[in-house]
Amino acid sequence: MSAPLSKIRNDLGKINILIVGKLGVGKITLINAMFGKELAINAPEKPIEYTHENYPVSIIDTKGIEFNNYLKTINDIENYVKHCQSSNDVHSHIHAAWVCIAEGCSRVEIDVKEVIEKLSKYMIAKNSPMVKAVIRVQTLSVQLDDGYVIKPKNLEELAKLTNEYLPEDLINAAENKNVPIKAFRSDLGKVNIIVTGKLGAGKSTLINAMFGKELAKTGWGEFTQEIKEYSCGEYPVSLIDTKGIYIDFRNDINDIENYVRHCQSSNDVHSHIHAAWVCIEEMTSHVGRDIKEVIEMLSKYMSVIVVITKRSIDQGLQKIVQRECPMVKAVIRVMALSVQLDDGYVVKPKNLEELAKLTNEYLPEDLINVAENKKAPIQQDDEKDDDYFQEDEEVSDDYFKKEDEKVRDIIKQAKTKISSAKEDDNFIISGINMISKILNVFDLEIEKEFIIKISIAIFGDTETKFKKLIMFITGINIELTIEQKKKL
Ligand SMILES: Nc1nc2c(ncn2[C@@H]2O[C@H](COP(=O)(O)OP(=O)(O)OP(=O)(O)O)[C@@H](O)[C@H]2O)c(=O)[nH]1
Ligand SMILES: [Mg+2]
Repeated sequence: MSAPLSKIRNDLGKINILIVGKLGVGKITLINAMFGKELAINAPEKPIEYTHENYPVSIIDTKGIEFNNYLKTINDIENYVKHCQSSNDVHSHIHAAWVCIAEGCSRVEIDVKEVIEKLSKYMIAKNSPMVKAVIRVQTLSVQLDDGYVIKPKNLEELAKLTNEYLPEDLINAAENKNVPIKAFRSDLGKVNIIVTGKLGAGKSTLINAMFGKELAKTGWGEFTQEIKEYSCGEYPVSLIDTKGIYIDFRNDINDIENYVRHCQSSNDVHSHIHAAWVCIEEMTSHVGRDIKEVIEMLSKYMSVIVVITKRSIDQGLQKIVQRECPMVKAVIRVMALSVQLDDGYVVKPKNLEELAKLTNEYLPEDLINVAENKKAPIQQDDEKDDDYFQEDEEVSDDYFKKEDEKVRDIIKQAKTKISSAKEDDNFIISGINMISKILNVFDLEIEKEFIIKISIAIFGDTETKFKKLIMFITGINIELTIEQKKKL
């Protein structure tokens, strides 16, 4: 006869179940009953894993919790779980926990509550109570005085119940499921997207849905408090969750801007933020001042895509955003969660993969250039550059001697940003060098308007490229408005 554990899904690879409970609650008996074999004998001091050749399931027994020392025991269990969950291999994670409580207990004691709370941090999905399910089991056959035999009960049911709560990433990995995050370009190295929007707009839910995994906490009462970067396994994409914009919105936007500015100031293009998603709920009837300001701010640094979240019925918000926020590159309506309506109809997630594909279209040129340069380094260009620096060396003017290493660095970085060895590239580099020297030597304030004017005067229609390069000097992304262009 097959053991109750045979009812655990066997199509997912190895599944690991942790078993915890007070000392003497019956963990060992349960383990043996589930395996249908006397595997466990002694109560362990440290977590111990039991396996069976016929079933791809491990049950990990833990030290029994004693009231007088429960914090230490629970802490040890938590450290063990933390260690397991930190593995990149989903089959090394703990996938579910069985917390055993003896039927005779009239209440859930503080030590059991504590362990449930601790474990839930590592094995729980959003919007659910900490305990997913409660089941009463009878592990042993017991003969009563009158000869009546109480048979084991609900052991197979425990296995089946556990199947329902196995983590999505385990299932995704087994089914090689196409999580939306896979639709991002994977040939550019690390891509970073910042996700912003009003409080409760669905930012964290969107991040989880993209990865197909509950990474960020979501839901009312789970307000995101700080900027946090999420990435998962082999996908070269980080989604950066932010605190929801609320009453003190200017302050919130300021915090986001400081973070963005810090990232964009890095010399490594893979540390920059490459696009922003601004989430607005579908229910919203207009674009508020706060959202307009965050869009405006982010547009200085990167392409902004507005994500209309909690997609339900199209009431024209997409058009309103396009009209009121011309800086926005694209607007897309998404549904991050699957929702069952009252009549049983299930609304499935929508447009998540499309959001990733859309974002691919607006990734910055410098990121793409760096990736493409790596593929085909241009030799002759390096030689030309050396000549160029030598020429520089010969300049004996006192002013130019004062030029510091920073300018050289700027030029070097600028060169790596240029995708191909077009004729005008050296010309642009020379131009940057010239301007930076002038600014440096005369200690001039670097003013946006001034640089725009000079760049257009010198470089004419190569201005877009120049704008990017000039970011290295100024740390600002110069976006010309149509009016500015006309003026010039
Ligand atoms: N039906 C539905 N509900 C959603 C969707 N996205 C988010 N929600 C719900 O909206 C609520 C808030 O979602 P969160 O993802 O926590 O929102 P957030 O923007 O991260 O919130 P803060 O971090 O507090 O700013 C949760 O109850 C979600 O379940 C969606 O696509 N459909
Ligand atoms: Mg959040």
